[in-house]
Amino acid sequence: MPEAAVHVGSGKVRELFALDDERLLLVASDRISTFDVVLSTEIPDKGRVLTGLSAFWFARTKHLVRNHLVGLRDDGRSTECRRLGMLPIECVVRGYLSGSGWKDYRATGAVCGHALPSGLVESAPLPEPIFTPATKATTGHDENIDRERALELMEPDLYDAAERASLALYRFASDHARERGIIIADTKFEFGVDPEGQLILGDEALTPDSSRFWPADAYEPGGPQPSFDKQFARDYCERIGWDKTYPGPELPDDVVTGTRARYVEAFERLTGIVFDDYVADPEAVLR
Ligand code: Q0Z
Repeated sequence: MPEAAVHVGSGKVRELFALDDERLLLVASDRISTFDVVLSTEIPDKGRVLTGLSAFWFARTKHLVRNHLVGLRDDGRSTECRRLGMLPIECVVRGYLSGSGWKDYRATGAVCGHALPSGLVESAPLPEPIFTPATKATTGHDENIDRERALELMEPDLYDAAERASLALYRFASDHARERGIIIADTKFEFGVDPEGQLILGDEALTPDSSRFWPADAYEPGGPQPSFDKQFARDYCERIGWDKTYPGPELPDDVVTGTRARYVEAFERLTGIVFDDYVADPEAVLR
């Protein structure tokens, strides 16, 4: 008989369970965070959208790098995965100048040791995608670091392999998404190593929670861009004058419905699969 799943970790919107010594269960909830606060109102099916999208990318990028996916559960929001030894850095790739990348560029002209051309505006496309690793903060925000700082935490061969894999994954996914009207401005990967020391892509990958997704038809460099998925919720939070401290506001039904529709739209555009078909059979994203 299978052992009960043991809870081993909580993220803001996800839970992690151990199934046995080699396997974990990653469960994506329907919780949403805006301005770094988890709201009390859930977005129905958000966990399924993120789980399905992540599995879609895992299935389509196996030729670039191995990944931790073992299987999807029938609920569509739980992923069985191989238990890895995780690397001590977040592997971020940026194709556009936003968030902490824009902040660092404005202050220093560089991001994580990458000197950039002068005169770039907020949200500008970069001459080429850059690898901008960050430390894993236990509280507060991750800190951007350069290669030298990262090599105080890990082996150069593993760092170089993670950088190469991250850039290849970003190029593949951003090209795919751009053809479907979505700009992936940046994204964060988490890698681990298996017992043989091989690099394996883990966690969630190329979802709207681990990336900035922008609608291509509204793209206008020179300021912040609307988020493909969270903009309704953010606009509502701004409109009512919430001070962005805990607890956040409850979301009204029309904001919930609009936000859910954007998550489903991102899923359907990127996977080419009707969301209801995924709900009926989650393995549809793996074929
Ligand atoms: C992922 C996280 C979550 C809290 C550890 N395949 C793996 N092997 C070992 N560890 C992990 C993975 Cl994915 C791992 N996280 C992030 C996810 C709740 C933390 F759902 N932490």
